[in-house]
Amino acid sequence: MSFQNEVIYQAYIKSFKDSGENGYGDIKGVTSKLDYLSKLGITMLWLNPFYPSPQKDNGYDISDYTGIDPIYGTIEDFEELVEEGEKYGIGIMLDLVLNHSSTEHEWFQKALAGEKKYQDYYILREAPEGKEFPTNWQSKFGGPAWEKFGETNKYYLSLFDKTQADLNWRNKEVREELTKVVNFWIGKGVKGFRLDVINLIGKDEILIDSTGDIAQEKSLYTDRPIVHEYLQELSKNSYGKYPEIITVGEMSSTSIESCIQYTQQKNKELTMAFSFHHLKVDYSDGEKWTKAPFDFLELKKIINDWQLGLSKNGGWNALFWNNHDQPRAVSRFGDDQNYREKSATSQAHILHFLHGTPYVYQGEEIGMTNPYFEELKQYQDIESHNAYKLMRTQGKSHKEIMEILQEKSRDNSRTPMQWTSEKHAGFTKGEPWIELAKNYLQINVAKELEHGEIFIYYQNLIRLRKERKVIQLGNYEPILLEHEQVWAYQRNFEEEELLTISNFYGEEIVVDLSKDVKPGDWKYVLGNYGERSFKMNLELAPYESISFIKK
Ligand code: TEU
Repeated sequence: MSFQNEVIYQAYIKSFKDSGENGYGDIKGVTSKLDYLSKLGITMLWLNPFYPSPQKDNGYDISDYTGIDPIYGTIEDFEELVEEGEKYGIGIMLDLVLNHSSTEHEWFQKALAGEKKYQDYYILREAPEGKEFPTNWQSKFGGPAWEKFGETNKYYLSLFDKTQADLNWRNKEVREELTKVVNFWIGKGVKGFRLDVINLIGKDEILIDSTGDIAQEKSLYTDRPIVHEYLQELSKNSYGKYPEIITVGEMSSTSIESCIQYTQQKNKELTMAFSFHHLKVDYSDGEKWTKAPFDFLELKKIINDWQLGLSKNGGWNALFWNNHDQPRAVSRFGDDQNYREKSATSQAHILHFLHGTPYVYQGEEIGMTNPYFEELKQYQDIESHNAYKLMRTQGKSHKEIMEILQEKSRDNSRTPMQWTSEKHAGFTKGEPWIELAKNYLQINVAKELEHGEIFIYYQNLIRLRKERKVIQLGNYEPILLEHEQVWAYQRNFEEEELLTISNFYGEEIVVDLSKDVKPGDWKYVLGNYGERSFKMNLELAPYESISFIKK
């Protein structure tokens, strides 16, 4: 198995499967579903953070890097998961948050208690004369990025929630401690790491004010050249010693150039990277908290630029539509009312035949949708609540904000996995920590396995990736880039050519391929409306995706 053949499934553990009654998904719940995951064909399972945490940011605020939060189980449960996973050929990928720790972490607590050693674990600064904070930076969850450090005249940097304190990677001891954490989990048999916002770890010694422009501000702490050195050092002292271990860096506001560098294998930094530019095509003027239609041409252009940029320069993309920070793509770019199954399979088709490693986010394989919550109290996410307050101060009405949250809140993807038509969709025997989407009676795993189209389609996509070199390794070339309804591209490997054409909308269309596709003996490979023969004037049904192959 090499990394080019992997297909990775993301289980948002808190919402995946509760083996007991506390209303939170847990490790035993995950283990009980390995059989299901193996049917899908995935090779690796990424679990969101399950470490002890005050859960201010759903586990991305870690208070002990080598423990397991009792709500999720025990270390024995985890060992059992790794062992069982091995039997199914499914490696476990952990989510490590090394940019910041919870302020409840022992290190921060000791720092607060006055221990100088631990004060240097964090980024503490005084505010210059006449200024309120050390710099004018904004937190990604709203408000200033600095918080008062206890009773001192210093402030600590927190780029996310104020309970998430940025760690000082300039301090060698911090780097050594974090390396130990990675090695601890490798010792437990972990086969992959997803490294949270890892391109933010390189902060300068002297931090300066931004101009107020958000992009310029991010550049002051994002993708700094030293990040490469830190990653090379971490790799050399931990995962880099084990060629089978896969790493994926989650990259906040990154660039193609940086990601080439992070993921070129010769640099020994990371296997691949997540970038997010393609999931900002429904922001209005770069602002997430707006209701705006998505820009299809921009979406294709971004994916195309990343495909070309990384594949032509020895980089490697992590491919995804969904994750725990994003609304459901089927609701966002598809039609979850009239063409739910076709839009789900169509999106999957486009993604799985691209260059890179596909990720499947829990529920995507059964076409789960946004839950369309109607009340503010149904949202649990700190970011959504902060955004609500902010939008109110900007003068938006409650109704307007609720509509925006229905489209943009991270909780759209965090509702419990819909397993059956039983109470709480079979997710828990207790009360779930967050409400379920009401449609679980119609959309659930049991129903999908009986007569659905989506799960089977994912199985086929995953099987084809494992079988065909052209999907794993082929060059990528775009076609019809300016077409306003169709998404199409080719992949080539040795003598083999793969052509993928997809109607991204609900209206039928006839596509003229004659200018872009060379004639030849094109054979059907897979399509979400079943087999069709190739034609230069190809008719596509609503949300139809189809691929042909030629040798
Ligand atoms: O997310 C990093 C990040 O910058 C975004 O995905 C962010 O959550 C989104 O833009 C907000 O609109 C990672 C984790 O995936 C996320 O769940 C954590 O909250 C965040 O880091 C902090 O650890």
